[in-house]
Amino acid sequence: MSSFKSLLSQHAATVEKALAAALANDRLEGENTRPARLLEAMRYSALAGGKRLRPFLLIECAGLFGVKSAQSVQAAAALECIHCYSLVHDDLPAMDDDDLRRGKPTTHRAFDEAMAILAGDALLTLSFDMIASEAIHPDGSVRADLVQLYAKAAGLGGMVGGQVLDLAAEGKSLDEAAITTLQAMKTGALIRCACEAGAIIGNAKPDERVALRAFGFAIGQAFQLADDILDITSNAETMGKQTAKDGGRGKGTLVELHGVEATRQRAQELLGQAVGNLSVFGDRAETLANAAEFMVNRDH
Ligand code: GRG
Repeated sequence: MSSFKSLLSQHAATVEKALAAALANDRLEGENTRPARLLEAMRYSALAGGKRLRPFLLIECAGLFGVKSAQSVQAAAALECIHCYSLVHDDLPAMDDDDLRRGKPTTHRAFDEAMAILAGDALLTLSFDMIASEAIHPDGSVRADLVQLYAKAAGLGGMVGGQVLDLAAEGKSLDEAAITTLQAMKTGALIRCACEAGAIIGNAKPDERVALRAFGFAIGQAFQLADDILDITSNAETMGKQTAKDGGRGKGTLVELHGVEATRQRAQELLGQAVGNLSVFGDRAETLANAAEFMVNRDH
């Protein structure tokens, strides 16, 4: 696990560099100017902090097919832009209304609400600019595939849709199927997307792509269950964000439905399923199996 953690920090540093480059002062061709305050808010939201798990999964899934991280890091950074935007918007007063994220004041606290909304918008659109760029892959049809994958994961039937179901769930008692659907969209969609994007960039065979998607599906679910458990068992200092939020707002979680122990067991079952899906890749998938274990048994 210690070599996994050092690889995680190594990839995180590479991704951070790519994000910093994408958020440089110099405007790109086709842009007019990059307003300084907006850029500052985007950098505040996207740089310095975060485990960078989705980029890690993307880089490692692509790595199964011999793709070097130097080739996949741009797609990984683009996906992280979507994740960072979602955190900025999720923290807004109209949504989760949080003051703390990654151990720092949330973007709307450090700037203001309008700037946080706009920084989120600009991170989302920057992601698509990055993913459409030729640096991602020489084959235009691969880039088009990725654009569609990211859009589906982020949007109506993915993360945004899941967030809407989540808002609608407040104060209601959802059954297990409804909770699972909501979480598979809100949190799972980007995690599946990371794994499938790695498969696309690696030109995976159809069965390999299916296996990575199934891996992403199971690990996305388990990751959210771990988050729900940590919301109850951890604290703001360790998590870098407020805890004990879910119960307080009547959020539908499996922890509320079945308790911490049963949820822990379910997360372990899902971890087993996730790792089982990697069997087609043999020993080459050891790092991904370690990543899955880390995502479920993490402490923050
Ligand atoms: C606002 C469109 C929109 C969507 C919000 C991602 C999300 C949907 C909400 C975040 C709320 C939340 C706490 C979800 C639980 C799982 C999750 C996404 C945790 C944060 O991800 P980590 O642990 O965060 O990977 P870091 O900071 O490490 O990047």
